[in-house]
Amino acid sequence: MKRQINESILSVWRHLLTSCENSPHLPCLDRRFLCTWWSNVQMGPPDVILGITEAYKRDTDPKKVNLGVGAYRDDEGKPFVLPSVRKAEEILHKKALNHEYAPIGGEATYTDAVAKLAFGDDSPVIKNKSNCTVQTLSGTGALRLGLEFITKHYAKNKEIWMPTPTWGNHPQICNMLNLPHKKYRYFDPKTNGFDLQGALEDISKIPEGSIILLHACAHNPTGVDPKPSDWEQLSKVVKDRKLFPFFDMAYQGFATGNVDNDAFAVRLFVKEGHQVTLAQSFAKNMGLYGERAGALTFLCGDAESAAKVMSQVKIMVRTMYSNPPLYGARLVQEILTAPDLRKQWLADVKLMADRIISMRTQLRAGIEGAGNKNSWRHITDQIGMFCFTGLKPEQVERLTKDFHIYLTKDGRISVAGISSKNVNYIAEAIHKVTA
Ligand code: IK2
Repeated sequence: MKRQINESILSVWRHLLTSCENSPHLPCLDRRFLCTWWSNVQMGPPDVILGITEAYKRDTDPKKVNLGVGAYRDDEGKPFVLPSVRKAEEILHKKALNHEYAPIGGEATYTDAVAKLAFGDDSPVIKNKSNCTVQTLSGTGALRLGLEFITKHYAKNKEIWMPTPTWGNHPQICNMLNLPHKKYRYFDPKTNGFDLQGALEDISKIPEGSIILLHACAHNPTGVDPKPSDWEQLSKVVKDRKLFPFFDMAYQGFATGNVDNDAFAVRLFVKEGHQVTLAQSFAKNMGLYGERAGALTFLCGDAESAAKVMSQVKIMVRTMYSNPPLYGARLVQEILTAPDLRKQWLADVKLMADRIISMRTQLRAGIEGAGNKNSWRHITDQIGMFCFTGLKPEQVERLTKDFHIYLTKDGRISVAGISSKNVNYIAEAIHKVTA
């Protein structure tokens, strides 16, 4: 009898368990001992760029090529540790430093050095201490912190205008913060170049006090930058509309091979009296992708205002991650402040930029040499890490499916992923999918 009762209790439990597991409608409270706390969470899409690397890794074809992620590779297709970084590592090792917490905003020697790199050693904003510069978790961390600060403290028009197209993470970060984002024209698909007239026209209609996002150099994903004279016109219209310029500089040195030339737009805006905000990254130009060394600067007009902004930024950082990581920042600091090491680093940056330029030339020559009749001039006209090839989604799909070449659906390729070993294979494949 007792056994019979136990059996029936068990069967009721079994029934309850199965119906609960199969039912998406039961409230979580009822299922909490049986299912997960997170049964309401939907599967999200993979990251458009990093998802490509995952697919590339799964491909077993020996000819496979990853042109998806924007990470520099040497001519053997291998990740590249800059000689200046290797030297800085040795120096740090010898110093045998401790692992105490860094200050909330990062070490002052670091923030001074990176601000000077961006604005110039002699910049008045450094001299009059009107900059509030903090170390961030690379460029993405700088964008997130900067935009979050804006959502909390910016008193004017809280909407941000971005170039079309822009790096996919820009709108995503804004979505996370419920910061409305809109678009201005930037890339002209007809010329594969900068749409100056379209940009000026759109920007001249942006509501006063809005934030405008500008890529300082080596625009991602298009590889198309405004010319110095274009920047002058952009500065004027941004000023006329009383817009708040937010620069993203993730590739200083990658556009021209010279860090000062690549800071032209930022320095011009500062000279013209704009109070810019700037996100910096050392992922690309020092090859410190995983070390997460970056910086965020708010120009504040005067030292008193900078000190107030700094106090609030610190509160925000303290509640997010408390203090920034030390190792990458120490490497950056060492490289920027030791004259010999800095010289070596400038040569390393040039070497990377030059290899990319040479790959552009070889890729274009390879496609044209295969007899392709389309125009491929934009491959060599565009600059920086990326080339916006103009390939259509179905052509991109064929490149991946038939040739094991991985790139984003918008036709962007990371030229840094091309080497003298694979350039002909890639050129031939592009010719075949576009001829
Ligand atoms: N801003 C821009 C425009 C970037 O391109 C990046 C890096 N993107 O790299 C991935 C890719 O597009 O393939 C960043 C900011 C942020 O870089 P990080 O956070 O690595 O410093």
